[in-house]
Amino acid sequence: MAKTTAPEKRDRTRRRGIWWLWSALAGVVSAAAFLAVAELIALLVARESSPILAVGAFVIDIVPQPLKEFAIATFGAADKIVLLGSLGLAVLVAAAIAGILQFFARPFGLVVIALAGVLSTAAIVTRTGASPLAFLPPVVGTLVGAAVLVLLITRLRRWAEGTEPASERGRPDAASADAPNPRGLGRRSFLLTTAGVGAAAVIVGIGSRLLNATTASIDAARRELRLPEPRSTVTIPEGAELDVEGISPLITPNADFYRVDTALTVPSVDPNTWRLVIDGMVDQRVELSFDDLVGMGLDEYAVTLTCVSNEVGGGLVGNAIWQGVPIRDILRMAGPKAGADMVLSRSVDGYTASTPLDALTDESRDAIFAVAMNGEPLPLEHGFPVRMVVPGLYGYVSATKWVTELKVTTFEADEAYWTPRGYAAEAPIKFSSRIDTPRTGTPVPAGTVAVAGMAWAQTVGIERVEVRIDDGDWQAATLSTPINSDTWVQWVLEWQAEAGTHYVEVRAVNKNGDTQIEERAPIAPDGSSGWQRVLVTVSA
Ligand SMILES: Nc1nc2c(c(=O)[nH]1)N[C@H]1C(S)=C(S)[C@@H](COP(=O)(O)O)O[C@H]1N2
Ligand SMILES: [Mo]
Repeated sequence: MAKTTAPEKRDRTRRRGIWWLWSALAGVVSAAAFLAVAELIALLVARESSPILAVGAFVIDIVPQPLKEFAIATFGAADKIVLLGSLGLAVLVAAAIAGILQFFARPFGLVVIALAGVLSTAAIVTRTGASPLAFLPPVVGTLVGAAVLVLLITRLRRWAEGTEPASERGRPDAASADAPNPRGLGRRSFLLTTAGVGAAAVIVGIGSRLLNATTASIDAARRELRLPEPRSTVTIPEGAELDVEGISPLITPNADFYRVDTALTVPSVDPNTWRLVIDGMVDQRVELSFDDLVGMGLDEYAVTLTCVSNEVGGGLVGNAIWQGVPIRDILRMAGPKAGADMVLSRSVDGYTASTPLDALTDESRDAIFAVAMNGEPLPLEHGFPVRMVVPGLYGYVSATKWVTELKVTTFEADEAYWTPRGYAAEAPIKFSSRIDTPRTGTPVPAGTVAVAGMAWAQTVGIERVEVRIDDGDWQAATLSTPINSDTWVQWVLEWQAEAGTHYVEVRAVNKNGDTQIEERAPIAPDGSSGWQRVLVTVSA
């Protein structure tokens, strides 16, 4: 064998040095994928769960007071930046080490990633106010980071195996002879994948973080917002809420209120820059700021909201006490022109709803621009800072969240978001009733069983709720005292249940004397109908 010459040796060492660099790069790109995916998931499900920020907050918490004071004294207001910068540097170094370890000492790179995953998950879930899904961003991030590391290092190895001299690979030259040009292919595939994943991680990560940060600042604006006291408040009458286990609460807590949005992420609208424009077929264009709106005086309204997608017996219905300003007062300022019959409301996210003009101008219907929900400014998810609430119309044709424009127009001329997508342009709520308890699949003991639930007929009111067991006679249930005709009522019927399986069925009668529609209809195009019937098992 020929002696290795000095330049050859240098060349080989340099190449070996390059593997260190490439594997470090693979580690850094894996960490970027980890963080980017975590930021994206955080944006979608648990906004407070950014691993970098949670670890940063954790470090701030554990740093001893003297060191904190030193940091503030030395860096002043930039102390947070310095902290995040150092953290970023630490992540960079750890990521490089993970890559190098995975290349030269498999699987220790994965161990480093797993460790980072465990640490950041711990930092996130132990923070006060962490949501139940807070673990998801770091966990999914870890899995993706680990997968990317394995992928990149595998490709790097292939490249390395193609270039290393056969004598160093310790196998006969014949083995690599049947691999077609592995060197070039291995390098190409490693470089392309690394560049692709790296670029995607940078775009997704930075994009999600920016969106997340905007939401956080709007969250702060919402917390600081002080609304004027409402001039009038809703009084909950005596007997409005029945004491029955398993029945829905009369007022749905904000955190449990159903949510329907077409937007992928919750829009961030700053009340300080928010404007409401009334235009279209009006005598005069009107533009209001948030202060203008709340300055008109707030009143309280209890209204039950219902989604057109609510199946018979479903949960897409909720009741809240809203504070707001009548839409008719603002439409009056603009002066709708003769011939207009529709108002197209528009949200910052581009969503639109078509509401009959007369439903908004009707003196007897409390259509409002709502700014508060159950005693606090609207939650971001429910339309902060301003949304519409119109009693008696399904949400998709009336309850525009993050609303910024009302265009007075005609059904002839304009179309709302859902109209070309299989839903009716006009959609009053079909009054309905729901059984909350007992439930299919949860057996009840024989004896007296409270059959109970909710019924709603917004703008009209519920006259009667009837229950029948096993196709027997309809029996009138006891109703709670209604808050008003725009809210649901609770109902209960004591049933002497005998062991076995039984059908329990419910229907409502509204104050016009109409009985709830028996015929089953799907949610499209204008809402479900039918009587809910549940199969109940009664144990002996
Ligand atoms: N901007 C916007 N507003 C919207 C929607 C939407 O997707 N985007 N969904 C509507 C529908 S279909 C319903 S049922 C109600 C739901 O309001 P909630 O999410 O506060 O319960 O909002 C309405 N307003
Ligand atoms: Mo809806």
